[in-house]
Amino acid sequence: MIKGMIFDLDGVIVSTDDCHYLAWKRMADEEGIYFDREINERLRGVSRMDSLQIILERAAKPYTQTEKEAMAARKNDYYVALIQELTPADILPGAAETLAALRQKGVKMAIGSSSRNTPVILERIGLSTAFDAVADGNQITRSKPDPEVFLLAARLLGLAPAECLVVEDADAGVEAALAGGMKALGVGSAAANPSATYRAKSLAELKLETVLG
Ligand code: B16
Ligand code: MG
Repeated sequence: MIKGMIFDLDGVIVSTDDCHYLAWKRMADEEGIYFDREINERLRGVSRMDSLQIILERAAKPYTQTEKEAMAARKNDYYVALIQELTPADILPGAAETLAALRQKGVKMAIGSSSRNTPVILERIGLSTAFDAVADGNQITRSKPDPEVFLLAARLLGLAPAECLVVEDADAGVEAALAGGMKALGVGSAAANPSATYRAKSLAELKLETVLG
């Protein structure tokens, strides 16, 4: 019996992929590092510093830790400027309807996101008060596929992991949910993930009764 649903943010509730891509692309171009949308796919659900490590696989020279931190901060400045433009119209199809239906059924809802920008994104899209709990990149030390962020979300909801269903668009997130003892619904880029407990193209195509048990 599912008593709580934990939603990843980027790619599940709102599509910020393009903002991440444009910000990393600008930073990489400035540094002369090759970066494209295929590499960007590998950054889905991955923390900022781990994302930078993936980008630096194509770098021609090594960077010091201080330089890496400055590059990650520069990318974040570009990203934060881009997400200021987000509005409630950027909420992904089916997300608002799913949250409303869960509220009506008394199912608890949380965010479980790797992003340190979660509070500002939720504020921009008008969902700051829509969730019973928010666990994000500011509160964790280990990035997905480690289950830390989802275990924190479950604890904040007052639920056991087995009572929670995680919705994820990243394979690393599906892996994290399962590693934490939760069920996982793969959507978007994770809609074909064979490990996911359930799959749907998007929240708009989800039949809630099939996943709530
Ligand atoms: P930030 P999610 C993740 O969010 C993004 O998918 C990933 O691309 C990003 O690198 C990560 O957040 C960290 O974001 O730089 O804002 O802290 O999908 O876990 O909601
Ligand atoms: Mg995501």
